[in-house]
Amino acid sequence: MSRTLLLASAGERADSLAKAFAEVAPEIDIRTNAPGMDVSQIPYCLVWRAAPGLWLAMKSLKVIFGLGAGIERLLADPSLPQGVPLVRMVEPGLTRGMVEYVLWQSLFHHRKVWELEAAQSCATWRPHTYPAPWDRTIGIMGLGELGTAAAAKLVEFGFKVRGWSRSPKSLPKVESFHGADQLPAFLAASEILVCLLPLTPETRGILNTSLFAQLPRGASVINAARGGHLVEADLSAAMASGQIAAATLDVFETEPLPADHPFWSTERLYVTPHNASITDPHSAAWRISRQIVKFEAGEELENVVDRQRGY
Ligand code: NDP
Ligand code: OXD
Repeated sequence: MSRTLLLASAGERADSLAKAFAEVAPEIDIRTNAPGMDVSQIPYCLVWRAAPGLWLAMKSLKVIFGLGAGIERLLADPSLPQGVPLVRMVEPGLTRGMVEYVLWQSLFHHRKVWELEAAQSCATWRPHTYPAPWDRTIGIMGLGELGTAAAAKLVEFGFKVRGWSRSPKSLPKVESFHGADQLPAFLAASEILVCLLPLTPETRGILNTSLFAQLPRGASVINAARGGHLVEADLSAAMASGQIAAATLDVFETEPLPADHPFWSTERLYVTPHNASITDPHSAAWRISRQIVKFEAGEELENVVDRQRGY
C-alpha cells in the first residue's frame, strides 16, 4: 500500500487520470474510489471535493492532493483531517491554459470585440479604433502561480501591466501593489481587471460596488478565479450604469450557471463554463508521483496549503 493513491471524486476526469498515471507514473498504484471499498490502508488521495465520510474512512492518510489550484471547498469541509498536508495543484498545463485564457480575454476586451459584433449585425462598415497595448493598463489581482505567468505574457504583448497581491512582489515590467492600503491605487488605472485570487474569507465578495467604483469608468472585468469573489448583483448594477462596460466570467456562485440566470442575457457579459484552464492529467500525474517519491525520501512537499491563510 506504500505508494497507493486513491482517486476520489474526480468525476469524468477519473479515467483520464488513471490512464495518465499508468503511462507516466507506473510506480504509483492507482485505485478509483467505489462505494463500499476499503480505503483504510491507502496513504495518498487525489480529490476535487470529498464525498461524505471519505476522510473518516481513510485511516492511514499521509498526504491529500487537490485536483485543482483552488482548494477552498476542501478547506470548508469540517471533517478534513487536521494534521495531514494538503497540496494544491500546480502543474505547467494548468498554468499554460490560464495564460491562454487571460491573453484571449484581455485581447477581446482590449479590442472591444462587442463593437465589431454590433457593426456586423447590421452589415455596417464602422471605423473601429483602439489604443496600442502600451496605452492600455491591465490589472491582475493575485500574483501567484497563475497571475505571475499571465502578467508575463501580457508584458510580452506590450501591455502596461500592474498586479496586486498580499505580499510585495518584484516582477519584470509589472507595477506591483500589495495589501488593502494599496488596492485603491492599483484599481485607479486598471482598465481591464483580471481576478486570479484564491477564495478566502478575505477575498470573498471583493468584486463589489465599491471596488467597481474605483476602476476607470468603462473598465472591463474578467473573473477566472471563483464565483464567490463576485457580488453578482453589484456587477449587474455597475454594467447597467456603464461604470463597467463589459465582463467575462468563467466562475459562478452556482455552477452550472442556472438557465434562468440574468447573466446569460446581459449584453457585453460573456460566460465561459468554468474551463478557463483544466488540470492536465499527464503533467498532474507526473508532478504528484514526484511529490510522493520525494515525500517518502523525507523531503519537503511543495505547494502545501497554509490552512491559516486559506490558500
Ligand atoms: P496562488 O496561491 O499561487 O496565488 C494566489 C495569489 O493571490 C498570491 O499572489 C497571493 O498573494 C494573492 N492573494 C491571496 N490573498 C490575497 C489578499 N487577501 N489580498 C491580496 N492578494 C491576495 O494561486 P494560483 O495562482 O495557483 O491560483 C489562483 C486561483 O485561481 C485559485 O485559487 C483558483 O480559485 C483559481 N483557478 C481557476 C481556474 C479556472 O479554470 N477558472 C483554474 C485554476 C485556478 P501572495 O503572493 O502575497 O501570497
Ligand atoms: C482549479 C480550477 O482551481 O480548475 O484548478 O478551478
